[in-house]
Amino acid sequence: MSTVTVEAEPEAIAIDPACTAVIVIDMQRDFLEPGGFGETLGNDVSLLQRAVGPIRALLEATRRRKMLIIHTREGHLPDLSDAPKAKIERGAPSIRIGAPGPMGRILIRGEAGHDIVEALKPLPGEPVIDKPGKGAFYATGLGSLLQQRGIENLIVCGVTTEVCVHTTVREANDRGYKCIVPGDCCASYFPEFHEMGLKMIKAQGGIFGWVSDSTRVLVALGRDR
Ligand code: TIU
Repeated sequence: MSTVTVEAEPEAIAIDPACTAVIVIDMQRDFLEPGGFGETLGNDVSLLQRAVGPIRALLEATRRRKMLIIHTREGHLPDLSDAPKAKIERGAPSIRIGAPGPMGRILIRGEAGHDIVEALKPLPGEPVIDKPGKGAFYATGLGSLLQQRGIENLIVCGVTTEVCVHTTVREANDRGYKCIVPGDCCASYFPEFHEMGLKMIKAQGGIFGWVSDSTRVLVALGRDR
């Protein structure tokens, strides 16, 4: 085992990269580009673009390290059988989940808007988890995949900080995973929620995990002990 130390708050954390996976949450056109689900909810999607560059740098470093990289996508089956009525009925009928949008049906698997943005496309062999909920563990095979691969720590990034990233970190923390969240690799339509979301993770001695940033993670991965 070869551990590296990642500087973070509330304190530095030692991890073995071989037992650590990167989870990139929902970097989908539906959330990041005009005309998708995010915009239909009334959001300024340009705010999410700022996470793309730092995530790309994180992926390059962790791919070099041959670390496990997992991508997630939020979305539903074309017949909406996996979408709770209460989720579908949010928002005006013309812009709900399943309604036609400029990038295909909104938040539906297989549609253009459901795809991951070009700059962060998964490489062949990198698992892509399709999830119907906000958390990446609910109704997916993520838990068994992590168990099979002997993963103990997660580097969780993506969008949005306080919704799908937070839900996933909370789910992971309850399952015994140590979560590191590089703040600049996450983004929200609400900068104040992003800031508070990160604060909530690291408060009370790291109640949900550790908060760091791409620079400190990259420094750690380049420096074996
Ligand atoms: N609306 C919002 O902030 N987020 C979502 O609906 N999904 C994710 O965070 N991926």
